[in-house]
Amino acid sequence: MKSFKLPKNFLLGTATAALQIEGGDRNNSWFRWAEQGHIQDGSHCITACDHWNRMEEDMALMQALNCRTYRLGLEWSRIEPEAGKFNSAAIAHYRDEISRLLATGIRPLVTLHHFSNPLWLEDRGAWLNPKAGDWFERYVAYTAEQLGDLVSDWITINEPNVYLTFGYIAGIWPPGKQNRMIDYFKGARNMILAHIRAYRTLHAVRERMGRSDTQVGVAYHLRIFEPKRGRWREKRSAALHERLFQEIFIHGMGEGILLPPAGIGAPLGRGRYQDFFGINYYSRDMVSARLNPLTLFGSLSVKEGAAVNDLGWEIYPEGLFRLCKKYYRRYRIPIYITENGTCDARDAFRTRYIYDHLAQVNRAIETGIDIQRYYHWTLMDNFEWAEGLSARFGLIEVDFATQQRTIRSSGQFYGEICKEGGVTDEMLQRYFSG
Ligand code: IFM
Repeated sequence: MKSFKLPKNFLLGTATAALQIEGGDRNNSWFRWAEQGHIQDGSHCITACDHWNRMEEDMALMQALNCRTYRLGLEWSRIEPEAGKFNSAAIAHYRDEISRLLATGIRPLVTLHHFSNPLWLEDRGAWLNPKAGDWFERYVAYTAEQLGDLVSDWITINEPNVYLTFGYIAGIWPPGKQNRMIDYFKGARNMILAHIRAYRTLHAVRERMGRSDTQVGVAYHLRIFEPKRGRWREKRSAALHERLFQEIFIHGMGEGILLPPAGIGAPLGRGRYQDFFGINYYSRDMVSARLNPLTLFGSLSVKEGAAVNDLGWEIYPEGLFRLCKKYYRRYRIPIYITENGTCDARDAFRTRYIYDHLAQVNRAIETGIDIQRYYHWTLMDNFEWAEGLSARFGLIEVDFATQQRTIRSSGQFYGEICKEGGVTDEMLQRYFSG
């Protein structure tokens, strides 16, 4: 293990999502899903980290970790509780939160959609409804008007591929549909086009405000798909997974090009619809040749003997380097690591995980790849969707019974990295020897 220093302007911080931390909102698809008893450990999202009432305390913790940026989510169902009716109190709350962040020198990156839908949208077929793009644009325009003087950096949609896979193929997220490949592609098309419209709206609204520094992107969930034994049929299967799970979204949202089966042509025009390339990176999958077009992911497994986290996901740091290299070569725009982290309740391997992944980021930067930011997933333990409150991804441990927050040892380590802008020899000695 070697010490390293990231570039001076490199920004380090943490990422969260509104539904996973805020608590208190009953007007969204995940509240209803939890009420119906679908959360695997029997927990619920209704309180989560109670961040809605504890944002000052949580901001103080971000400061304690020396974060220079913070990726936060907005809850659409709070801002637009009924179709076309906006809630000024919710916007005032977010304005307050963002103003406080700015006052403490933490740069916000704001996510507009992160898995959770207002109930009025869910009841109209969510993202399968051909009007979803109009509704999203209306919400984005309103939010940009209200917050655009404070926020320059935006993520329109988080991990559309994961949202559609779990909601329409695996059936373990709302709306709980299984093996609906056609719906997966219908949703993909609608989300792609909605992103492009949101991209244009965010730029247009801020330009009207006289702001030219707007940065808009997508947080793509990207994985490495590796042929299990290197056979050609496995390679073909891996390429197909990559295309259906990743490439259709990247080409669509980034360039306006619809790839079959999500569509054809460029209905809104070819262009560049991202100012940075956002990567959420977690793991790799080994792909066998067995292809089941209905389930799509039936042929994936974890590499034999690989180190895994609490959820059984392989820990594969080099994958982050490989993805940065591939997409920087293709697009030549700044890369933000919009999420990277691991589930480790005992905090047994998170420190090493952070070191290994940041070392890969540093390696990529040294080879000329323009990576500008890294957001650790996540600030504190929170509501991990189908897995509930028991899956622990936080730099900070949360006792959900008392809402007590305690910085983990890995959190201290990350806080020192944020302060130093890298890892020193002394830190290596202290955290890894013995
Ligand atoms: O918690 C999620 C997050 O909402 C989206 N990306 C992956 C994380 C860990 O599963």
